[in-house]
Amino acid sequence: SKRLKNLQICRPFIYGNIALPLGEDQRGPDTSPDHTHSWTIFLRGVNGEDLSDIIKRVVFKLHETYPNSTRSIEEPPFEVTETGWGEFEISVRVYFVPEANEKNVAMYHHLKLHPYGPEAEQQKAEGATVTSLQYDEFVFNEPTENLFEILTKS
Ligand code: SLL
Repeated sequence: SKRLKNLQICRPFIYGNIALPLGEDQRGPDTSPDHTHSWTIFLRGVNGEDLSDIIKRVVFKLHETYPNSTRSIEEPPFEVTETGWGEFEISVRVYFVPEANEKNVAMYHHLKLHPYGPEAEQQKAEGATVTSLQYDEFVFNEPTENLFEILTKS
C-alpha cells in the first residue's frame, strides 16, 4: 500500500534471555551431562505482547555446537529454550509481516548464564535466575498505510 510521507512511527520491544542452573531434578534422560544451565532467549513487546501483529518470523542463530543451530520461529511466542554450558553471541533477525513492506532487521544478544557483580556470590548460592534484557525500538520511516493502521489500532 501507499507510504505515509514525513512520518515516523516506533514500536518498543524487549529481547534477551533468562537462565537457570540445572538442578539434578531438572535433568532428563536426554540432558547432556556437561550441560549446566537451562535458558530461554525471547523477543516480545514491553508489556509482554507477542508482536505477531507486525512480526512474521524471528530467526535465532545459536552457537554451532547446537544441532540445527539456526532456529526459525514462525509463530509466537518468538523464543527458543535450550540447555547448555557456555555463553555466546546469538543473532536475532526479525522479519516483518508482508503488508509492512519493511526490510528485516538484525540484532545481537550475548547469552548470559552466570551472575556477576556485587550480588553474584549470593545469587550463585541461591541458584537464582539470571536475566539479561535489552530495550529497543523498531523505527519505521514513512510506513505503509497498512503498517500505520496496525501500529495505531487499539
Ligand atoms: C565458549 N565461546 O567457549 C563459548 C562457546 C558454546 C556453548 C559456548 C553447547 C550445547 C550442546 C553449548 O552450551 N555451547 O552441547 O549442544 O565458552
